[in-house]
Amino acid sequence: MSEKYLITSALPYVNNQLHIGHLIGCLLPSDVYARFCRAMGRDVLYIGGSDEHGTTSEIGATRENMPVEEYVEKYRAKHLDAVRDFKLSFNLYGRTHTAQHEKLMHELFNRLDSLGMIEEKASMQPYSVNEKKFLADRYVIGTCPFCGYEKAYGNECEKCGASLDPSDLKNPHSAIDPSSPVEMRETKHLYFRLSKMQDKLRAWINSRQGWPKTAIKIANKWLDEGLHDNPITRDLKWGISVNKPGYENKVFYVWFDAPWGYVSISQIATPDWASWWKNPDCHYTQFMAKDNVSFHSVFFPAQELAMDDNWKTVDVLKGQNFLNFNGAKISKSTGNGIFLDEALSIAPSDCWRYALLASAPETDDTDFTMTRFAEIVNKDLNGLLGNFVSRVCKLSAKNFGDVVPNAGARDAELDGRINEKLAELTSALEACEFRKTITALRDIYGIANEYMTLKEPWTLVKNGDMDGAAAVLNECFQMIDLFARVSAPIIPDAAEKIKNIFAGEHDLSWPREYEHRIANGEKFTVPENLFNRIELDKE
Ligand code: B3M
Ligand code: ZN
Repeated sequence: MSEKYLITSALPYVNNQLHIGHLIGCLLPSDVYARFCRAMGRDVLYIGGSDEHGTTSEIGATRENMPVEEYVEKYRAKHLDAVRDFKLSFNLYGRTHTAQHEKLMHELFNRLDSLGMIEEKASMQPYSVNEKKFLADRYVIGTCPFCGYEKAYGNECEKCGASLDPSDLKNPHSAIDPSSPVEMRETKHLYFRLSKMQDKLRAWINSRQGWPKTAIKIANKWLDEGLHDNPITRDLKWGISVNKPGYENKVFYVWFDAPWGYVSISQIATPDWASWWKNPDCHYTQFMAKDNVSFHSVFFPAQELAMDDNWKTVDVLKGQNFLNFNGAKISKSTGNGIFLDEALSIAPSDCWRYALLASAPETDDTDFTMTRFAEIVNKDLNGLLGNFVSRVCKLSAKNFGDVVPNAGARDAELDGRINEKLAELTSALEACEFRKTITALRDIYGIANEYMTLKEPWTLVKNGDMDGAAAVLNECFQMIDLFARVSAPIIPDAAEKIKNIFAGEHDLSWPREYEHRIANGEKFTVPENLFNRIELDKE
């Protein structure tokens, strides 16, 4: 039986178009790793989807003046287009607003409750008198007691920076209905007793390996400060209903239900879901941006461990730093960044995949620019990869017709150099280190280019050494076949085109070493240009 690999990508909120930051933050790294694992022959369950709950959806729907269901549907459709267009190979790109998800959350809540891990606590919360409902802190506006600013929020004053409690505000009123006064009233909420998990969680974190430094730091900071019990219910309408009497007007907190979306989406994806989720030998890798790390390294595993039901916890958590664009944060409201619908009108998805992975914010926040994008695509994809493939095919077709010319003896030195880089590439992918991955891949393309430059098959032809030229070109075709295999996780469209150059059936399995798989005399076709140069308008 092949090894089980569970791979999840954070579930983006459906309140905006996705941008290149989402792509490099979690969607793309997870896809590359999933493709690599499949090529290694592993049994992969790769899950992603939409996080449909939370205040972001509610606020967005109000802003666009439509029912929240419709609003969520609208943005989910855009996300699904991006998943398709950027060739993200999820087993299922699901969602959290499903009957299956609600059923699961109700079962899990009951389980935690029966174990004494849930506590009911009364507290004073801001209540909007006219709207007749409790408000999240952020929805309360009033006068800051420190600086007198009249538009301070219930959680902070943006003028003087004070962090506030809604009860601190003078003249508090609702942000949604400014005519409605707000008063503090008592209400009950359910808390997850996270504090009880301190020791178990510490031991669990200490047993993890292969996490980036930033992720480990975030998890340890939480543990060092001591874990506090956490409210898991909210005074909202939109979300997963709370299956406890007295909570009819509340829903579960979005971060309580969202990570379990990985499970409910798996359950919808395959009846065999438990062979990943309840299997201690399964290998589980999560991908996310760093602002999601605390929820995945503390909050979610604490619940899993608390249940004692053999839930698979994450083995390797990959938390990326942020990608900026032109020196500033990517944001829809400022219009800074490249959004995924417009990206494809600039260049095909393979170019974005490659260039973003080459710029992955793995150790620090990283700046991305169009100049950088064009440079990477032009040098590596158009230059080292595309031109090589095209020159080999054309030179060969001209002198030997549409069949692969005959091989000579194997070149031990070349084999050695390629195998060394192949080993580097394989371990970089295994460790989900994507900058190193691209460096090793580029080096493999580079070795092939150097080989051809050194051997000058065109000169051999000119000098009448046809056997010599055939041997060199044959070697080049073997390297082209290798390119297809090692590039496939990164640039799947180009890999498919390269594979289709050859008439024979060749799979894109991951090579353990540099093999010669292309037979003497195998038919091939000269492909269209694999990549076009990117020319930026100079202003
Ligand atoms: N929806 C946050 C985000 O979109 C959140 C991730 C959930 S992962 C379970 O960045
Ligand atoms: Zn203030």
